Amino acid sequence: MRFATAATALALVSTAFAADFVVNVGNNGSGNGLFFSPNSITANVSDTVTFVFNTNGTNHTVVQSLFAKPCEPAAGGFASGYIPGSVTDPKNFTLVVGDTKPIWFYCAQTTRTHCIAGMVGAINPPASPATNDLSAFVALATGASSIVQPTQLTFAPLATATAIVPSAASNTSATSTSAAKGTNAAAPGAKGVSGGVVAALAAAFGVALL
Ligand SMILES: *[C@@H]1O[C@H](CO)[C@@H](O)[C@H](O)[C@H]1NC(C)=O
Ligand SMILES: *[C@@H]1O[C@H](CO)[C@@H](O)[C@H](O)[C@H]1NC(C)=O
Ligand SMILES: *[C@@H]1O[C@H](CO)[C@@H](O)[C@H](O)[C@H]1NC(C)=O
Ligand SMILES: *[C@@H]1O[C@H](CO)[C@@H](O)[C@H](O)[C@H]1NC(C)=O
Ligand SMILES: *[C@@H]1O[C@H](CO)[C@@H](O)[C@H](O)[C@H]1NC(C)=O
Ligand SMILES: *[C@@H]1O[C@H](CO)[C@@H](O)[C@H](O)[C@H]1NC(C)=O
Ligand SMILES: [Cu+2]
Repeated sequence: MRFATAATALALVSTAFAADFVVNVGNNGSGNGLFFSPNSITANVSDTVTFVFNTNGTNHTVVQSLFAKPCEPAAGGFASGYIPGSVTDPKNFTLVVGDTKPIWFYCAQTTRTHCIAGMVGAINPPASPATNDLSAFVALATGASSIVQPTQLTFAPLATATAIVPSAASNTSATSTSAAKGTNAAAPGAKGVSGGVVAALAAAFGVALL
């Protein structure tokens, strides 16, 4: 009982310090463009990143990829599914950040090849200059020859994001080094939300108890 009370208090303290970062999808708050703004976020474990789909009807996604393959879904990564932006009623896709390693993402829309147009970004990219910094990732994206679709095509509002690092043995297909994974492979809606809330609480407890 005493432990439960202390743990609850710690979780509340931890939650109080969790930050939310807003990323506009396809504009910088209004209009239509082929970019995420900002395209680089520095976040802590249990912080959230809210992608706001607020364009005037243009249809985007946010999909996790690997540094070396910017326009291909990373196995086990998150994907928002497609959603046309709305000026008056924008949908949000919220990521709970599960670790502080680089998390790379792109828009998979093939109409006007958004990823190849540079519609990519990162959470916690390595500091510049580095061979694997954000500008190197953008250069790989704009040099890509095709955009690979994720399996998640239907909009799902919430997921957990952890870095995915290719192993030396299987560098062509992504291999996860983290246990906690996105929850949006299943149907969107209440189930995904409650799973995400559990993940957020677990992350908050994990931080508080460290
Ligand atoms: C987006 O707007 C913010 C402030 O509203 C500004 O600081 C930032 O430079 C803008 N980014 C782009 C890509 O226009
Ligand atoms: C991350 O957490 C540390 C320690 O709690 C804090 O000093 C820092 O400002 C946080 N960074 C961000 C981007 O919130
Ligand atoms: C959105 O686009 C439509 C045309 O497709 C235009 O009539 C309308 O004014 C635009 N709304 C805003 C807020 O830009
Ligand atoms: C959004 O784009 C995707 C991929 O091109 C397409 O499958 C989907 O039908 C589009 N949705 C709407 C509402 O236009
Ligand atoms: C979406 O996120 C933005 C930015 O945090 C927030 O202002 C807005 O209320 C959110 N919308 C919904 C429907 O939750
Ligand atoms: C995987 O391949 C990329 C280039 O395709 C390379 O930069 C990276 O170091 C490789 N990773 C490992 C673990 O071998
Ligand atoms: Cu897009």
